[in-house]
Formats: sequence, structure tokens, C-alpha cells
Amino acid sequence: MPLFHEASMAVALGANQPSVAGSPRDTLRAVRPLLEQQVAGWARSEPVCCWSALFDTEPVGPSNQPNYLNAVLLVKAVPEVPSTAAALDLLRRLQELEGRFGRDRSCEQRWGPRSLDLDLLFWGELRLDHPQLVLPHPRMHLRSFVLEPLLQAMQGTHPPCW
Ligand code: A4P
Ligand code: MG
Repeated sequence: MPLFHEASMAVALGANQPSVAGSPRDTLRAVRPLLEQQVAGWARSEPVCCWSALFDTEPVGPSNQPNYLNAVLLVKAVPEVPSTAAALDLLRRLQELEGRFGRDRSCEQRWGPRSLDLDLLFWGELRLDHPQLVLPHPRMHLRSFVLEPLLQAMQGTHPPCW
């Protein structure tokens, strides 16, 4: 009998600096279909993507930076067994997308302004303490800019209205 393991996975999006696509809102709009494509390629399927709305949020960390726009993508029933290798492959895809929108970590301060941040929040029950990837994201429970959109995505807003 085949074994199925379908777990949900979530990605947090944040931006408060312009990118090649334009304003943070333009960036998140532009990255939305690309992120869905990346997730589909990674999962080798057409998973169900549930999006939150865009949230305008006060910066956490240095206060001398603009407000952020935040959102969460919840991907339901990923037909792939959660594993370290697959999670690292997804992280690589997320960082490649960040790079396409001008993210340059070499000249950033911690929690400082950025053109695009894509954080992997969780993938099913997978727990990782890898040098490149900690799962679940260790600070997600402290961040209302993550929790509020996550809750909304879990309530099934699909497709997004932005
Ligand atoms: N890394 C480890 N675990 C993960 C994970 N689960 N997802 C590693 C993504 N990356 C992970 O990433 C640094 C390294 O963390 C990566 O190379 C990866 O190997 P980063 O994107 O440079 O770090 P970060 O995002 O600045 O760090 P962190 O701690 O995730 O911070 P936050 O909370 O994302 O802070 N205020 C508002 N209102 N909205 C925001 O979106 N974002 C930040 C960034 C600060 N203040 C904010 C917001
Ligand atoms: Mg990040």
C-alpha cells in the first residue's frame, strides 16, 4: 500500500525597501506568481496556495526604517515527505528569489531594511537545527507581522486580492 505524507508548509514575505520591481507592494505582487512557480517545481506538483492579505506593519528592530509590507503563503498538503535535503532545497530557491529582487546580505544590519525577505516558517512537523536552516522558524511565535497573516492564510483566503 503506498504511503502518503501530506504536510503544510508556510513562507513569510516582508519588504520595506524598493526593488527592481518598484515599491514593496510592487515587489510582493511580482514575487507572488514566481514563488508559486518555485513551490510547484520544488514539490513536483500543483499544491494549493493560500495567501494572506498584505499587512502594513511597524518595523521590529531598528526603528529608523520604513514600515514593512508583510504577507504569508500557506501551501497545503505538500505531497513530499519532509526532509532536511528538501527543506534546504526550498531555502535555496527562496534565497535565489530574494537575490532576483536585489537582496544583498553583505551590506545589511540585523533586522534592518530589506527589499525582500522570504523566511520558511515550518514544514509539517519537521524540526531542524541546521547551520543554514532552523525549523520551525525560531522567532515566528514572537512576530505579530508573521502570526496575523499566517492566521489569515490558514482561514483560507485564496486567491489573494492584491
Ligand atoms: N535561516 C535559518 N533558519 C531560517 C528559516 N527558517 N527561514 C538562515 C529562512 N532563513 C533561515 O537570514 C539569515 C540566515 O538565516 C539565512 O542565510 C538562512 O540560512 P536573513 O534573511 O538574512 O535573516 P533575517 O530574516 O534578518 O533574520 P530573522 O531572524 O529571520 O529576522 P526577521 O524576524 O525576519 O527579521 N519588521 C516588520 N514589521 N516586518 C518584517 O518583515 N523583518 C525583519 C527581519 C525585521 N523587522 C521586521 C521584519
Ligand atoms: Mg530572512
